[in-house]
Amino acid sequence: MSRVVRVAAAQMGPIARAEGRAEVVDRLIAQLHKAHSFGADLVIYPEMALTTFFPRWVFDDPNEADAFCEAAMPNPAIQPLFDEAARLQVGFSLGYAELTQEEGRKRRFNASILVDGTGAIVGKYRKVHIPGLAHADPDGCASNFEKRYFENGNLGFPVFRAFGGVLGMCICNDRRWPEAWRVMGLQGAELVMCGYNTGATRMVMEGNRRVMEPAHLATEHNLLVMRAAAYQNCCWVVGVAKAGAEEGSNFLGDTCIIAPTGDVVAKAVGLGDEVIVADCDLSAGDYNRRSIFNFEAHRQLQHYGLITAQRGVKVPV
Ligand code: CDT
Repeated sequence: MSRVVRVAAAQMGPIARAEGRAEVVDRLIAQLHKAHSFGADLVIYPEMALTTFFPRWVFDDPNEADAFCEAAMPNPAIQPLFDEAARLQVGFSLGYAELTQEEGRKRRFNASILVDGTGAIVGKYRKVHIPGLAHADPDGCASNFEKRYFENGNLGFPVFRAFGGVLGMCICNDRRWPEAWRVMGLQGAELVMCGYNTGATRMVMEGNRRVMEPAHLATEHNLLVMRAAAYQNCCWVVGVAKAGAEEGSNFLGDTCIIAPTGDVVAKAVGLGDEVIVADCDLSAGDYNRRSIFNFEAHRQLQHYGLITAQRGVKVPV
């Protein structure tokens, strides 16, 4: 049986602070229509796709962040996207800032959901690796203050049976950490979606001097981590950017779809709203899964005194 899923990566250009949910949802629906016209089964949107990337700011009162968060998913503002996607029988993955009441207190998470072709939410992920600072940076280098607003995700790295395969999600900074991918790989992930808001340049301290990191590295590292993850875990990787000049930040584009071989099979060319598509055969990683990356045969962590987890099975040593 063919397990080819036609996947659309829906890169977004900048979202201004003044842009309301209705305007953004209109943009998302326009991308959904384009993806549908390409015959896509699944559309993947970036991290925090409903608002501007607010953690670039240090609000005196962190509760100001609530205005950028969704207290329910879907909610009346987002429902038109769910309705149109279900009408077209196209699934989607959407990143958003989540506001929730759990354990008797208000909590915020940087989240993403997976929605099937009927409009049902079949998976949810909360970003584990929250980057940046919780307070203003005395050096003036930092451009990410997510730690001020978000808790670390508490759902682990789950995978979901959907679209005829095993799918997982991670969010932006998570992609730089191999264990995020490997935990999903161990559960048999065949396609992993990763939305991001990543600066095109980065300031760092060199001694007591503020310097710009070499400009090519943002693109280089973005591709490096996702291509390696795809290859080492025998899965498709779909990296989807919020790109371009947004409220003083210059975000990287480079939205891409990467095969389990590590090859980039589709890539965005601009820094605006752009839809790219690839046919992702979910069985394409099987030959490596049975040979060079046969975890059960070759991943012998018992020699380090660690627990060897096989695909979906925990094996005590
Ligand atoms: N959004 C996000 O996670 N951005 C991070 C910035 C890291 S630098 C503090 C990223 O990994 O791209």
